[in-house]
Amino acid sequence: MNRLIIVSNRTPGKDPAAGGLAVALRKTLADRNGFWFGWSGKLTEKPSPDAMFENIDGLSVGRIDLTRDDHHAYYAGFSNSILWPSFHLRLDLATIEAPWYEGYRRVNAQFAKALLPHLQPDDVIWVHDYHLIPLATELRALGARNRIGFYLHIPFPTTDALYAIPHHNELMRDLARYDIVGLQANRDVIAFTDFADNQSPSSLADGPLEAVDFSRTEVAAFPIGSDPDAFARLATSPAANKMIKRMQRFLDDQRLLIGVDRLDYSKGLPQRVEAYEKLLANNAHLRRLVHLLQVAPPSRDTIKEYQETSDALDAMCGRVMGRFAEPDWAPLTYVKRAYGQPSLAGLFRLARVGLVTPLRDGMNLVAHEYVAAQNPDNPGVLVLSRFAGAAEIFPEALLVNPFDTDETAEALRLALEMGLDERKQRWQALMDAARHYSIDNWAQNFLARLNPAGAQGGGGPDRDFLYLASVA
Ligand code: ADQ
Repeated sequence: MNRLIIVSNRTPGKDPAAGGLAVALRKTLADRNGFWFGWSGKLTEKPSPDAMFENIDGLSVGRIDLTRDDHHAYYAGFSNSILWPSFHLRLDLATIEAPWYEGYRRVNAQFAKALLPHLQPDDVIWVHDYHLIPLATELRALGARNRIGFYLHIPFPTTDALYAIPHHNELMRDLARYDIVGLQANRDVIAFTDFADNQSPSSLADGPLEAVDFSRTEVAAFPIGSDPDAFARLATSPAANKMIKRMQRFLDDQRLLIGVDRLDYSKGLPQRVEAYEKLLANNAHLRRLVHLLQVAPPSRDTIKEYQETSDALDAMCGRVMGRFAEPDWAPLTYVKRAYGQPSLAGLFRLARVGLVTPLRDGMNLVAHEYVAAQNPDNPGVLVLSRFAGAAEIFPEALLVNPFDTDETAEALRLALEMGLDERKQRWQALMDAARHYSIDNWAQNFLARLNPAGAQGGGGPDRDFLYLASVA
């Protein structure tokens, strides 16, 4: 079997609480005898051209250091202040600074140069996420002829939003240098196809007036998932039970609603708390009977827009507390720190309602984890944004428009009042989908497509898994 090389901005470390994605990719790498390649997390004053390899718990990891300036332009700048907001259709939150693009390309070129000496001709390369869109171009410019696949962990933008990104046409040319581009959901393939099929002179402003040729690139949705059975076991583990007992003492008879997210403007957190406020305002009988727990540790907090989201959420939580709290009852708890997977699994299992209401999201793995953690004899209800990729595979959740806080408030009421039979029925369908779209199936199907000759069992991808394939 060909070796597999995984490339991503960050590489897995020694963290035992690593999420499902890192665990699944480690497992895939172990089967295929390759290595993981990425940034070391270290910032230096001068560029360091060579990668350092290390064995971490049996996994070979190659890393490069980046200079402080390059890293800023590449990561906080082009990746997270231009690509992230634009891909999530938040053009109002994008900051455009011309030099960032050069830094972004410089870092991608540095990745390629440091990676190339470690490649063998029949290695299969799997590049992850928006930080590394130009990597195939850079590798090919150095002579690499390997099969190279790209997987995007965030939504693909509509054509208009794409046009707002400086050098968008060059970035699309970069994507056309991959053998496969994997996207999160059907919706993303449609957006990609829309660009590919309707290239106009206005979209070609930054390059030669020639349409991008996608004829050698396959584009398909590969919905990412979790390891639902492992997560279900975690939810009944001693660590999860400890968290459940602790919360039960605190909650008494109140029903728990839970939200767990990185603190990011794409996750719709102030809107979610506003919907909860409306639930309490419209349903006085629920006061003292419900409690919202929102877990949201800060992320990317050097970026102004993230600080502003944090302030907006603080203000919204304060408003709901001020409006409804009593000396002996608080309507919500807002925790600004991360918890390990076992504690989260316990909290999910205890919660009658799981709130996953991003304004726009790739898949959203919290939705999968909430489903997996439920007690099959008394499951909770998932309230899910229609704008999360998960909505395509979880139609049995209560789907809401997160911008419409009245609708979300009503869905919360329905979720809290839903009878056991309906909850069980919906949950069973959700759990079946979580199993079908498991992280192991995702990795296997992407690799079967990227490297059909080396597919385990010689099978090629599961057609049922890919529900929309191939543009151009
Ligand atoms: P994220 O934006 O990070 O991922 P999500 O998929 O919801 O969002 O979560 C990823 C992981 O982080 C999950 O395993 C979750 O449990 C964990 N996590 C989230 N909030 C946490 C918290 N408060 N404390 C501890 N752990 C927390 C991006 C895209 C998604 C896409 C994934 C995978 O934004 O749309 O599904 O990548 O491709």
